[in-house]
Amino acid sequence: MKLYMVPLAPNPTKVMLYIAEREQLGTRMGIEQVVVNTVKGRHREPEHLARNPFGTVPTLELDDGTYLAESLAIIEYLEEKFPEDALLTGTAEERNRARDVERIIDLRLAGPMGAFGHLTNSPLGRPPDPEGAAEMEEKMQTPLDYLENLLSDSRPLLLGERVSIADCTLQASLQFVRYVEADVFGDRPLLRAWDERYRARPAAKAVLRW
Ligand SMILES: N[C@@H](CCC(=O)N[C@@H](CS)C(=O)NCC(=O)O)C(=O)O
Repeated sequence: MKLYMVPLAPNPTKVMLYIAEREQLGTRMGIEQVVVNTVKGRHREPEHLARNPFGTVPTLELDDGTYLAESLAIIEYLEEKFPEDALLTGTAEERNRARDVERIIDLRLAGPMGAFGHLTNSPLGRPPDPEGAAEMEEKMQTPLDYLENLLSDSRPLLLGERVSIADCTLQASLQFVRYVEADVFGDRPLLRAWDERYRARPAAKAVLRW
């Protein structure tokens, strides 16, 4: 299998963190990672559009030559393909609580975080827009409070002792925020401590560059 990705971009990074976490647990997936340079516009060239008509990364090429184009579908495919030590384990309640938190992060936080980064200090050279950035910051407050509250029972990671897909998705967006030299935590010490703890994990050290 091949994972078409680009470092720094949140959606590929969440899959890369997931794969690295599974490798730390002993699963060898044998996935080759291939960079599609989005800064140079390679994701919009025919070669990548033939893999994924939406021109996005990540894209996973399966062994049968077909592709998956959505980061969560890629993760869930790998969970099913390599079920031993899968991250989504436990009871139906435990598995779907992890999915719930991951979806909340992806659907309520990742978008405003990415937009905030581009409106503040865009790596693509877009002009800063303080008003737009403030709007995005406002949108982040409820999901950030939700995560701070989740951590209030002293759990080390978002779903407890064991790493989850929610940790991967949140950290992937936070790397982008660090890259643009912003800080979105505000007065949320538990989230800040989680961030430090997560970044000290071997999987995070192997994947994160910022
Ligand atoms: N829903 C998709 C979103 C993928 C996505 O938008 N990826 C971004 C990088 S984080 C991308 O490829 N952007 C380039 C573009 O849309 O032109 C997923 O979860 O994989």
